[in-house]
Parts: sequence; structure tokens; C-alpha cells
Amino acid sequence: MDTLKNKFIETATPIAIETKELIKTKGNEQLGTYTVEDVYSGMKGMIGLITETSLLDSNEGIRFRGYSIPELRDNLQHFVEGGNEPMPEAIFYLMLMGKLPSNEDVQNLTNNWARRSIVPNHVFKVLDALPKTTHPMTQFTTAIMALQTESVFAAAYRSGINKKEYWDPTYEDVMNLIARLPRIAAYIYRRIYKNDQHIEPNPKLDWAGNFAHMLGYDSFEFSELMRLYLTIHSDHEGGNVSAHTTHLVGSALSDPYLAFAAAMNGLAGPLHGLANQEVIRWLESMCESLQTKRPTKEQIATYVKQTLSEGKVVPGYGHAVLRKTDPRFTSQMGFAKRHMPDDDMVNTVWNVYEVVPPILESLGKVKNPWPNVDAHSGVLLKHYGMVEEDFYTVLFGVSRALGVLASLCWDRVLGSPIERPKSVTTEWIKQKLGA
Ligand code: CMX
Repeated sequence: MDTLKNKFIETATPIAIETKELIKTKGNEQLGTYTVEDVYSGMKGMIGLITETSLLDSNEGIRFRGYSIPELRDNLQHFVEGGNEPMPEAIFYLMLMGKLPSNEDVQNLTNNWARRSIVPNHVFKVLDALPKTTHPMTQFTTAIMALQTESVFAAAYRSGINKKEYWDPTYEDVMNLIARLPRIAAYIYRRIYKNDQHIEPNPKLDWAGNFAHMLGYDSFEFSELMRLYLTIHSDHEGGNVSAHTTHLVGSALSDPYLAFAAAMNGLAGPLHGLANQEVIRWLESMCESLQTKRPTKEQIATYVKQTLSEGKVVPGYGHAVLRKTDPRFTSQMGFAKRHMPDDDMVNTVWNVYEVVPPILESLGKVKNPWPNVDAHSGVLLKHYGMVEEDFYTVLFGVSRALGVLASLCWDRVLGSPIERPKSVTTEWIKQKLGA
């Protein structure tokens, strides 16, 4: 028996209850600029970061350099031949440069990333040394860490670079890393699920099209889905766990590989990027337990209530900042309406969308009862045969690189300082309040 463990929980439980009570009774009292409740609630709403690439409005959703998702559909008019979905190259250009790219800019970026995309062999060897049962996100971060041997920033820092030049090797690392992520992700996918049958890249394809090809999905529709998916998951201003982690770790002048690997460990949490995996698990276990492919709204409501009564969250619903349906959910819904309106699982997601918000609202504590990006993404992938939901967060990670690494370039240009917010103890707060 672990006596320390028992003693710890005996000591901690009354303190946790007392702390909750303190927040309830003294939550509105000021501690400098902020209230007691602000300090205990994960810094939500506190302005304390600069992120140039995108800005989130709680009612309207994300704006990338001023463009909302519907506006991007009208303005990012760079398509592959016969295509209709935005290209990730274009959103990266917009986030990095602050202005819309020309077709030539997009093509140059495709070529630039293709040139940089070769992954050194030792990275594959590191992956091959892991058990195949290792979660794909753990394999992904391990591969990014293995790739850190290539960091131009780390080498430049070691050789004594002037701080005014930091942006240059950072940019090189950022571009190399983005270029190589699809190959790494596809390798992980084929290694785990397709019996190590790897597919060589096709340098003639665009970044997302080539990724779809290396994953083993060559249908035009799937590559269009990848273009949309990799565009809309790319950024969500600076305070979310993956963006903030990149900025925080990067602020210690850890190179982009170290900063991005840390971010991916945050994305791998079920309250953040892993939620897309959890949504599919939840939908499938609902259908399995009800023995139907299309549960009725009444059946869904009963299942939602059961989930809540078991002390679990409804995955894909809620958000720390958003207070309306996530426009990234709506844009995926639009894709599904265009390409797969009769899919059973997709229709279930739409029925869940009608059922869940009033139930969450009735709890009286959920600040946002509406769906987020993760509520819809998995069913689209499943429709095309990508049924391995444990892999879904890796796709999110490949996309998230675009925003957080563009931001890291700006951090170095702006000379952002090391991040070091002040923390206090509950004892300190009690003394301050005379409680
Ligand atoms: N189901 C059940 N309860 C929920 C809930 C949900 N979907 N969303 C929030 N709540 C609960 C919280 O757990 C919290 O309960 P306690 O007070 O008992 O701890 C209460 O409602 C208040 O939470 P909140 O202020 O509304 O939400 P937070 O800002 O603390 O958390 C989030 C935001 C996203 C973590 C939360 O809504 C959640 O857990 N959602 C499900 C997981 C999910 O979909 N995550 C993906 C988010 C998008 C992304 O990053 O990819």
C-alpha cells in the first residue's frame, strides 16, 4: 500500500473543497487588475499575449488576418485544377504575410515545401523502434523531436548568432518542419494501420494533395477534404493550448522543433485536439449500445444524459472562448452537405447538434453549449474509409503547424521576451483578502 498516496488525498480533499468555496464566495474580489475567479479559471479572457496571425471573436468565430471563415471562401480563390476548397499554402501565406497571396505566391510555396520535404532516415528508424501500439500522437511528437537534429536555429545559436538575426534560422526551421510533417504523419499512418506499406511522395502535387496521396487516399474528393481540413484547423488565436505552448516554449529560445513538439503534446489532450478522436468513439459507442446506425433524437438525448451522469463531458461541445456554433463546424457541415448528405454517421452528427445544446444549457454551468471544430471532422474522414480515429489528432497537428509556426516567425522578428507570468498561492490570496 502506498501510504503517501493515501495521506495526500486525505490532506488535499478538504483543501480542494475549501478552495472551491473561496472562489464561490470571494470570486468577485479584485487582485490587482483581475478578480480571484479570473486567477483560478485558467486565465480565460485575460489579455496577456500577442498573436498576429488570427483573432477569435466569441460570437463570430475565428478571423485569420481579418478574414472570417466564410470570407476566406470568397477571398482564397486559389484552387487546384477542378477543385473548390481553399489551399493550406494560401492560409499560411496570409497568416505569415498579413495579406492575400497571388496564385504565383501559392505555387511558389508548394514548390518551396516540396524542395524541403526530405525526412532524414534516422527519423523513420526512431519511429520503427516504437511499438506499433504507441498512440499516433506520441509517435508524432517523438518524430518531431528526432527531427530536431536538423534545427538550423539551434546550430546558429550555438555558433553565436546576433539576436537581430534570430528570425532567419527560425524561418528556415519553420519552413523545413512544415514541409516534412505530412511525410512523417503519413509514415506513422501506414506503419500502424497499413502494414508498413509506405507510399513515396509525389512532388508534382500540392502540399495537402501529396499528403492525401502518401496516406493512401487518392480520390479527388478526399484530397479536397484534406485541403479544407488543413486550412480550417491551422490557427485559433494565441491562447489555446497548442498555440500558447509553441509561444511559451519558443520564448525560451527553444528552437521550432522543440516548441512545436511541446505544442503537440498539448494538442494530444482530450480537452483540446484529441477531442476529434473522442467524438467518434462516443458516436460509435452510442450506436453500438443502441444497436442502430441512425439513433433517433430521443435516443440521442437519453445517451447524452447518461454520458453526463457518468461524470464525462460530451466531446466536441463547448469552448473556452467561443459562445456560438464554431464556424469551422459549419464549414465542415457544408462540405458534408455537398458530398455525403445521406451518410448515416454524418446525419447522426447533425441530429446530435440539435439535441446536445439544450441539454448542456439546462445544466446551468456550461458556458458554451455549441459544437466546436472536433464535433464534425471525424465523420468526414470515416466516410472516405479513414476509420482509425486514434490518428485524427495527427491531422489536426499537421494543420496547426501552419498557424503556430507562422506566429513563431513573428515572435522572433518582434523580439518577444521570455514568458514569465506571476503565480501566487491560495495562502497568499487568503492573506491578501483577509479571508
Ligand atoms: N460536456 C459536459 N460538460 C461540459 C462540457 C461538455 N461538452 N463543456 C463544459 N462542461 C462543463 C465543464 O466540465 C465545467 O464543469 P465543472 O464546473 O464541473 O468542472 C463547466 O461545464 C464549465 O466549463 P466551461 O467554462 O463551459 O468550459 P471550459 O472553458 O472550462 O472548458 C472545454 C472548455 C472545451 C475544455 C469544455 O467545453 C469541454 O470539456 N468540452 C468537451 C471536450 C472538447 O470538445 N474539447 C475540444 C475543444 C476544441 C479544441 O481545442 O480542439
